[in-house]
Amino acid sequence: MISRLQYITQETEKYSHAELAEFACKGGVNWVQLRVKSPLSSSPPKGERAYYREFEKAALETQKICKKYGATFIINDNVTLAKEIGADGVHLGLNDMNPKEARKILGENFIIGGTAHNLDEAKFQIENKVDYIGIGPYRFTSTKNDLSDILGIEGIKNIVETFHETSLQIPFIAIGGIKVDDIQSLLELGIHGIAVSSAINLAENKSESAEQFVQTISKYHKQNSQSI
Ligand code: 3NM
Repeated sequence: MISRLQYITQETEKYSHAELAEFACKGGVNWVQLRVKSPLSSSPPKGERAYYREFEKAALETQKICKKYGATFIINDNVTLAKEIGADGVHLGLNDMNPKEARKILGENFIIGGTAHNLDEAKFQIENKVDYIGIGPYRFTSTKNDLSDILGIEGIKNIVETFHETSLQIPFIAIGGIKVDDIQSLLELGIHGIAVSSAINLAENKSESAEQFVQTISKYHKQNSQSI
């Protein structure tokens, strides 16, 4: 089951990926993506092998937290590591390994997610049989470098509606600068869910922020199913 709230870790000065994941899980998050984007505490810079070991350490610590809270554990980008430690899945950007190749390595039981910034990329991800698509950026965010063009509500709506009219169905997860106040208008587009990093990681009270996301999404779906 693809969660409607995908929480993503990030590098912060004060907390490790695992500590951040624990704050989020305490707030009710049940899906954690480990996103390691720069060598962790690597000063002076280390070799590739040492970097892999640091990534692995962060992954094992975060996986332990996910097991403790029963959360799905996804690793960004690193297919080898996901297989080695038995994560639940990987999230692949467009410059990462091709999802079909990742599927060959990981097998059918792993979740494979992919990123798309426009219609063509979304089609590419569907053809390559990903299990969900992260679609963004919804809004400007400094969490990701080299951000693609901002989609906003209209951009996401156009992409999602195009697929609603075809037989190509896939869970879309909106991403990029999403705050609690954006949830209603995004879910009204008929997307499956949202992905969030800094609104939780940089909040003063991270568990409380996570809980607000969880509650708001769950409230939306309760109200929606009652009105059917
Ligand atoms: N991918 P935040 S935006 C990881 O547009 C990521 O593909 C994006 O973090 C994309 O919630 C993004 O802090 C950052 O904006 C998400």
